[in-house]
Amino acid sequence: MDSMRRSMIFALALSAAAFSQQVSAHAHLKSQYPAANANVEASPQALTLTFSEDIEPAFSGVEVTNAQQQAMPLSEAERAPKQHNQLIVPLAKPLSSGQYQVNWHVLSVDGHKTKGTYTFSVQ
Ligand SMILES: [Cu+2]
Repeated sequence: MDSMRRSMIFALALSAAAFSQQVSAHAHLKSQYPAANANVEASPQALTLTFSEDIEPAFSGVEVTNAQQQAMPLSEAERAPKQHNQLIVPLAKPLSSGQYQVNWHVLSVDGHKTKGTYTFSVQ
């Protein structure tokens, strides 16, 4: 009885370890420019989002909305040529002062989708 219980706990621990490895393989947002919660002096020319894994640019994108929930005009998002875990999103027009929300979604090269949101503001 005791050894059966031990092997069950062992099996559970193994599957938990396998699961957490899978989760860590997804593309999580590691850093971004402008940084989350930053209050930058002037509008950036582009947003740069760096992920923990390489991403598929055709299935990845960003939406930027202002405080009135209006979408800001963006040029097409591109993957950085030499850094396949980085998405560059040029702003079609400079942002006026105010708070902005960034909603991102990416497909990582392992086929998993992730998404998230953060805010920053322009003085
Ligand atoms: Cu994954």
